[in-house]
Parts: sequence; structure tokens; C-alpha cells
Amino acid sequence: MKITSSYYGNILILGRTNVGKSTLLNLLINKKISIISHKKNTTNNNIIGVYNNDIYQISFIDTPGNIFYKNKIFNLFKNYEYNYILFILDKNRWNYIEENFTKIFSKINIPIILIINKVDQIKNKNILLSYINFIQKKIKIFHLFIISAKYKLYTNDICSFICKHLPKQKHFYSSSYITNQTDKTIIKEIIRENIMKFLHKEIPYNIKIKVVFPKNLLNKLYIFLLVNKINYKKIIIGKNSKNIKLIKKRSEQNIEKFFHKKIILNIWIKIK
Ligand SMILES: Nc1nc2c(ncn2[C@@H]2O[C@H](COP(=O)(O)OP(=O)(O)OP(=O)(O)O)[C@@H](O)[C@H]2O)c(=O)[nH]1
Ligand SMILES: [Mg+2]
Repeated sequence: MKITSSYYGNILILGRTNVGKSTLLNLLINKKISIISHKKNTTNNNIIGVYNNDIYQISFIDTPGNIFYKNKIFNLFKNYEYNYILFILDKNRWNYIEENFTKIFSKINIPIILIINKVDQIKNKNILLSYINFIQKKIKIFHLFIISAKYKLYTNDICSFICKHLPKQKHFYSSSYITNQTDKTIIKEIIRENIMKFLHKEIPYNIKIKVVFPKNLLNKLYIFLLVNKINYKKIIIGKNSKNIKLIKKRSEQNIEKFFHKKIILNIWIKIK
């Protein structure tokens, strides 16, 4: 009998809000488990997404962009050990936020895989040379990828590169494990993504979502959107119920795609 070795590693995904961390995670594990939005601070929890094949298993940890808020970044290093950090940059953007990340990197001894994302938006690619030169003076880079996560450009080799550099050790999760998100959280996050898509300004940040699974009604879910202003309720509903209908329809479609079963959402808006 042929005995094959197994390889496993934890990879932490870091970068400012909106750089495309969640977009990349979903792409790498080939499943949409982390919501995406053009608005700031979309991800608000650490989300584990697992890449699996027979020999290699990678646990990616997607993080909120506002990780320095309340020093959340330090908790990240309390419970886990990481083999690599995927540090994501938005084109050639660099300011105090990236500086703060480099300060953290100088204190920990974890190899950094640098990802320059959104390359589709860079017209003159020559600017990248001086940018990379600049970054090399700040961070010791283990490897560099220049990609577009949204348009899947130059992203094919990321997982295979990581696999080649994983330590030989047992897989931590079963081969069918995809994420640490519960079904309820995934449903909540899908609704939140659509709320962020169809409602503007501060509204999405002021809605609490509660999901209730009624007993014996397998394909029906009650969703409560809790808001603290009557005005918000009106905006969520929209003219001729346009907004709420869109949120309901798209959320049902996305939930159905994720769980491969038909779901009906019964949405109620309540003033707290
Ligand atoms: N043009 C372009 N847009 C991208 C690319 N990758 C991601 N985006 C867009 O950037 C926005 C932010 O993407 P997210 O994946 O939600 O960013 P994030 O880093 O997870 O943001 P937070 O969760 O707030 O920290 C979305 O509108 C994405 O569609 C890319 O390669 N090119
Ligand atoms: Mg995110």
C-alpha cells in the first residue's frame, strides 16, 4: 500500500479594508463564504475558509480590515500559529495603515507573502517597479504575487505555491470541512451583503439581523431586521417596497446557491 504524506498550514490574510481580502479568500477556496462589498468594513469577524485536496490542506483566516480597532490584531496571535501571512495591498496604496502592519510584522517571525491586488486598475504597470522597491525596504517578502482577485488574473498559482511550502503534518480539519461559519451566520452574512448592496450611507451599519428557523418548516426562515429609527424602516422598505423586495430576492437566490436548496425568507423590520 502506498502511504502519501499530508501537509497542512494556517495562513492569515491581512490588509486594510476594501483591498479585496474576502474576494481573494472566496477565490482560493472556490466557495463564497465571506461577503464582499465596495463599502468599508464589510468583514467583521475572523472567517476560516479551508482549501482541501487529498494531500494538502490550507486553513485561510480572513480578517476585518479595521483590525487595529480596539487592538483586535493582537488577539489574532494569541490562539493560533500561522505558517504564512498573505498581506494584501490595494494597487500602490501605502499610508499609515500599511505602516502599522509593518510594525506588527517586525515583531513576529512569520514569512510574508505579498499580494498586490487590483492590478486591473493600474494602467501604467511601470509604477509597480518602484513601488515594489519601496516595499522591499519595509518588509522582508517571502514571495510576491501581482493579481486581480476580482477578475481572476494571475491567481492560479497562489494555492499551489503555498502547498509547496507547507510543513508535513496531519490535516487539522476533515476533508469536507469548508468554514467555521454556522449555517445561521452564513444566512445572516448573505442578507447583510445584500443590505450593503442595496442600501446606502450609514443605513447598513445600523441594522441588526436576527435569523429564526421555525420548527418543522424546513424551507422557510424568519428574518428580523432591527433598527433604532422609524426613518430607517422607511428607507429599508423603499418606494413601492423596491428595496426590501430586492434584498429578499437576491438573498434567497444567494442562500439557495450556497445550500443547494430552496429557501423562502419572511422579512420583518422592527424598531428596537
Ligand atoms: N477592480 C477590482 N476590484 C476588486 C478586486 N478585488 C476586490 N475588488 C473589489 O473591492 C471591493 C472590496 O472587496 P472585499 O473583498 O470586500 O474587501 P476586503 O478587503 O475583504 O474588505 P473588508 O472586509 O472591509 O476589510 C469590492 O467591491 C470588490 O469587488 C480586484 O482585483 N480588482
Ligand atoms: Mg472582507
